[in-house]
Amino acid sequence: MKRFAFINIPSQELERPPAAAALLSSVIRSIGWDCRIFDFNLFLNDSVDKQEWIELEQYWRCKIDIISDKTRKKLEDTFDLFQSELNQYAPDWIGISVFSRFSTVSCLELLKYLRPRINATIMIGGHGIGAWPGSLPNVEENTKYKTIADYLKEENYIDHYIVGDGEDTIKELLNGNRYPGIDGLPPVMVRDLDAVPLPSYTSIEPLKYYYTDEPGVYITMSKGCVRRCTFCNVPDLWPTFSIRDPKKLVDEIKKNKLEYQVNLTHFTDSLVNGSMKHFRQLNEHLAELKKDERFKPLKYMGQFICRTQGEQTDKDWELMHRGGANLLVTGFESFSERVRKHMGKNYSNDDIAFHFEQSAYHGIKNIALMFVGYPIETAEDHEYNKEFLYKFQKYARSGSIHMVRWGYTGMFRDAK
Ligand code: B12
Ligand code: SF4
Repeated sequence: MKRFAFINIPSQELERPPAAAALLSSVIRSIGWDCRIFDFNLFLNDSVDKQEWIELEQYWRCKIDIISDKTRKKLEDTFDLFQSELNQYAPDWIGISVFSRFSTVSCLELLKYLRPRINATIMIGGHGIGAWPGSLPNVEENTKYKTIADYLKEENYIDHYIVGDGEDTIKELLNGNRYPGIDGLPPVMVRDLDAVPLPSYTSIEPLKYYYTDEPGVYITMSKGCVRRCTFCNVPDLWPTFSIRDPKKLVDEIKKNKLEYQVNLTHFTDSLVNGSMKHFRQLNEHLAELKKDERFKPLKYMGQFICRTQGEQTDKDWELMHRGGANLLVTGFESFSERVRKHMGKNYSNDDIAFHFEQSAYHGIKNIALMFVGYPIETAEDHEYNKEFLYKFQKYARSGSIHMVRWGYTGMFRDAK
């Protein structure tokens, strides 16, 4: 039986097990391979002290170009120990998961160490591999290439890379097939989300992680988005919206509780309420499950869109409450209707007020995502944003608005 070592690397939250590792390890096992997950992120965290960890986080995030000799030595020692664990497993293939552009420096460091020392076929995947290689050390040498993946492949640090969704593609690559997404072929989305095996948390059990309130896992209900807001890259990453059967999803949530004591589901969806039909079904099934004492503590969080009052009623909010809605990360973006309309968000300020009123009534928390400096924003629009803060301050005081996060953005389309 072929052996696959799936490696998770920094920078990633240590709050929950890495979702890609849990999911793709199950996919790999489904074709008859053995697969073991090595969470180097957790391994490193166990091995370094707090100061070294902070310094390394800055290094991974390209805030510093070089690390101190002491931390470098600790990193090399940790690589030695990590490699002996890998050697015991003797993998035929290694897959490294590069979560975001903040994982590219750690990816290069690990590859520099492992490549000359280990005789396995190495592949990488994850959103970070499409990043521009200028973020890595030695800009002169690597900016000849368009992406980090190209750089690593051409410079022989890796044998293969997979861009985009990994569920189908990794199977095709391991079965020796050419398939979209592999080694520079344009990617396609996963064919059928309901056909993907359920994630497995063997060796990355949720209780091993540093959860803030409840042990949790990431779960994907849908990919893509039903909107195409001007500033957002989601429609480019997943051109069509696809969603799982809510019944099967709730079976997975139930399994996670029974097998791993997981109470919190963190949805990775762009919007948990992208399809109102599926969202209602999800809440109905969860509310039914939570009638059983064992499942009462179940709750969920995820990204959310503010709906118009024509698309929802207070009954929906009551159902969400019964289904365990706990924290909604909601992109209101601006309290100027003019700005929001330009972005592609067509709900009114009254709809926002309804959203907060219902959340507060049902004890559901919100993180409000807001922008400053959207390209068409004027001083007058900014005044609306100030009004937002005063108008809804009572909800922040009562804890229903958990946080207001002010960000900025690039424009992905319709930049006029
Ligand atoms: C949850 C989430 C977070 C959470 C938790 C992050 C964590 N786990 O540490 C929080 C809010 C903290 C966060 C933070 C950030 N995030 Co984030 N996040 C997400 C989100 C919504 C879900 C990620 C997820 O778990 N998906 C489910 C798993 C199964 O999918 P996956 O990891 O992407 O893996 C799939 C593929 O990438 C691929 N794959 C992954 N690994 C491997 C390995 C191999 C070998 C193969 C073959 C394939 C493969 O196959 C998997 C299945 O399809 C995504 C958007 C999305 N919907 O995916 C953004 C996303 C990943 N985040 C993104 C970004 C930019 C960030 C931040 C840099 C934002 C910031 N400026 O601070 C930080 C970085 C955090 C860090 N420490 O590095 C971008 C990444 C883009 C990029 N090129 O870098 C995304 C895609 C959002 C976007 N729309 O652009 N994030
Ligand atoms: S900003 Fe939100 S609603 Fe708009 S396209 Fe992106 S994920 Fe969808």
